[in-house]
Amino acid sequence: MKLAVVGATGLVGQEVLKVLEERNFPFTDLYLVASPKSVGQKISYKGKEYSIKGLEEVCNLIPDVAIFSAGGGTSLEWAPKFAEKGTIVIDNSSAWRMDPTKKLVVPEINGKEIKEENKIIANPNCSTIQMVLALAPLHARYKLKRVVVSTYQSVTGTGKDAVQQMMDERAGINGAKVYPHPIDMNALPHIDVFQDNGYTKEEMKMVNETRKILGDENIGVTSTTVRVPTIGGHSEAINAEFYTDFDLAEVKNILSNTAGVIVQDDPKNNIYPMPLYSKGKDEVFVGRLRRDESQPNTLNMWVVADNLRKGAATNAVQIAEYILEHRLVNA
Ligand code: 11C
Repeated sequence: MKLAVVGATGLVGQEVLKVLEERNFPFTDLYLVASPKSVGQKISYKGKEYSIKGLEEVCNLIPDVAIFSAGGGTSLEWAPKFAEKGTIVIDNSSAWRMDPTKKLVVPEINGKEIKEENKIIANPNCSTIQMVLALAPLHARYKLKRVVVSTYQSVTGTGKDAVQQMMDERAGINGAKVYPHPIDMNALPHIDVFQDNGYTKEEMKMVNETRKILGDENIGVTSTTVRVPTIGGHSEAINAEFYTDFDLAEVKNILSNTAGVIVQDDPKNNIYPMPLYSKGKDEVFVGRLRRDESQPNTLNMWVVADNLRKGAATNAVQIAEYILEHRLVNA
């Protein structure tokens, strides 16, 4: 199988390469693509040097699978060109997620939806992935009615320049400026652009993508997304109301037995998920499980994951593994 990684020098692209290496992903050829200014530079993978190539060159090499992490504009223009030649594109941008003809996939939840004819497969937003992974098994058991979520999102979700802005501010350097305000020692209730309804695009991604992945347009979802000066991962305070009542011990048991989820919930011993410790991990961590005492059938929980891993790179590589395992690619 010939594999391309588009956006190989970005934070997500770099993490994709790490995940491929850790999981010993089986490819015969690896094509790395980045912006024209990086073409010709070398990236080392498993001790071998790979020259960065341009999009057109790699498109014509017809990789079997291409993992795109190069932003919505590049995906909108190039994913169809790759797909037309027969490449399966796994796209990390928001470009195709809500297109009704495209599958939006978290393999543990709805991998089965992928069919051989799907040439562009969308990878959900990081903050959505970690939330739905924790909610899906509870939805299957108790049926979700409404979700209220507030996020505490890492600067790594914005990219390298945002990490630099935080570090520059911390060092007292007047350097990178990505956000409209200081980020260090601050919290910005503003992720992605504002929409006409007063919500940000990030907030609406959480609403729309959750319904699409869980396959239920009737679930009420409302979201407030906040950027905080952390780098390890995104955290989410989730309030989930179900149609049927639950037993807290059973909830813990369900989550403990969910693939990709680790329960860390022992408040007496100060054990709960934290972004600092999720960095570099593929799992979604869940804790602070408790009943919402203000209304029936409602659960509060705190969900943390490395947004560059399960939120992006790991999920994309898992989709590639799924299509290989299920022989949905002609490699
Ligand atoms: C953030 N969730 O943390 C964003 C990054 O739609 O794939 C990913 C944006 C996307 O800023």
